[in-house]
Amino acid sequence: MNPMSTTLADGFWHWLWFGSPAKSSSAVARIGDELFMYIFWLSVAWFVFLMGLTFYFVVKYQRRPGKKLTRSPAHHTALEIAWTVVPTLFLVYIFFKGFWGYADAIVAPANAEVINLKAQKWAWRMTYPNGAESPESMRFVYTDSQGNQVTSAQEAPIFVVPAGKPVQLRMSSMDVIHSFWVPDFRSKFDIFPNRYTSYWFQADEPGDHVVYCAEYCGDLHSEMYAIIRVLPEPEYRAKINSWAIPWGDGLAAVGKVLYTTKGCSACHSVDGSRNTGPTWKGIWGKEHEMEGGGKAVVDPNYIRESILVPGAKIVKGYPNQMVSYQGQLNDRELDALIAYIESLGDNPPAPGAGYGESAESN
Ligand code: HEC
Ligand SMILES: [Cu+2]
Repeated sequence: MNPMSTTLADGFWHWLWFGSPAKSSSAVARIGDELFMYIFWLSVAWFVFLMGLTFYFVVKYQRRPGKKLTRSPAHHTALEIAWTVVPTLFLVYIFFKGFWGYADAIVAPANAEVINLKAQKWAWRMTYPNGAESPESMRFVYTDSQGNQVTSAQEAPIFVVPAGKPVQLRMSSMDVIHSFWVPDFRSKFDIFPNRYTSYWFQADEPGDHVVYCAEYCGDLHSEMYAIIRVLPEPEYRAKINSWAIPWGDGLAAVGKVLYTTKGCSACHSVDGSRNTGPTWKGIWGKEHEMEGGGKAVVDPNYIRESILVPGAKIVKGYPNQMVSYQGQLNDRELDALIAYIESLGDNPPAPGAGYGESAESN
């Protein structure tokens, strides 16, 4: 907090409402905070003025014994024009500031780094211009409403962005409406299925910022978070190059990366624990019971079908919560995920085994 407050978006009162200054230098972040504080002080000033007048009039025109009652004047043109025009000027200023801020938020600068953002229940995925996605994640610590330091319940994927450069997000959803929200950047924008929306920010200082979903989108809505890590541009480039898919390392290794980057980790564990979906640990080659009575063996065809047409066979005891990845994963990526699930098996069979028809008894 700067005691030598220079703008409205600064000083004690700004700190009281916002905690810290906006960490984005996009116009919407600057204009948003200033406009909020402007409206706040305007409201305070009018409140004091109007309440002061009210008390003054109450005392001055109080009915007293012996005081003659007079009829109040019906009109005072100058006064009426003044109390219409003066507040209107304040409102016109708010409208134009807000309108400019909004227009600026929607239209990203031409030199922006364009990053694709996909939202799905309940994960974020960023795809960089070179096709890379982030395989890194972390648990972060936040302060809850009682003031305790709490560690986040889920791993948050770490997305890197370059410092000092505008970043434009091209956003769409795989399922329901989500809302991308980074309080530090003062940016919030809805994300829809079958439609792109765009938003931009510019973070000048390296550091971490938490992303939330501001739209109620189901069970784990409140745990749908991510970290935006601002890095100096050369480090950012090196990072996304190192994240480019390592096909040279073998299919299972690629599958392990896709498990995080494609959001499977939001619902499937690989350590045996139950989540929204079944764990992948030790399922390879096993016979699973399905809702409605049938059985299926976890082999490549079954896994492929589970990913592309999840509703075709529902694992007993689980909801039909998985969305189709049709069009989201190419054949190589499906192969890689299958190889990864195979590598998590208790007793992975020799390569080539189990590639026949799914054994079904329904
Ligand atoms: C929104 C949560 C969710 C996400 C994200 C998700 N799944 Fe699922 N998945 C489920 C649920 C719930 C089931 C069990 C019901 C069913 O069979 O559809 C399931 C079942 C499966 C099965 C069958 C497992 C078994 O034990 O028979 C496979 C394989 C699978 N998912 C693969 C994937 C892959 C690969 C991804 C990422 C590309 C993924 N899932 C992402 C929720 C999810
Ligand atoms: Cu959401």
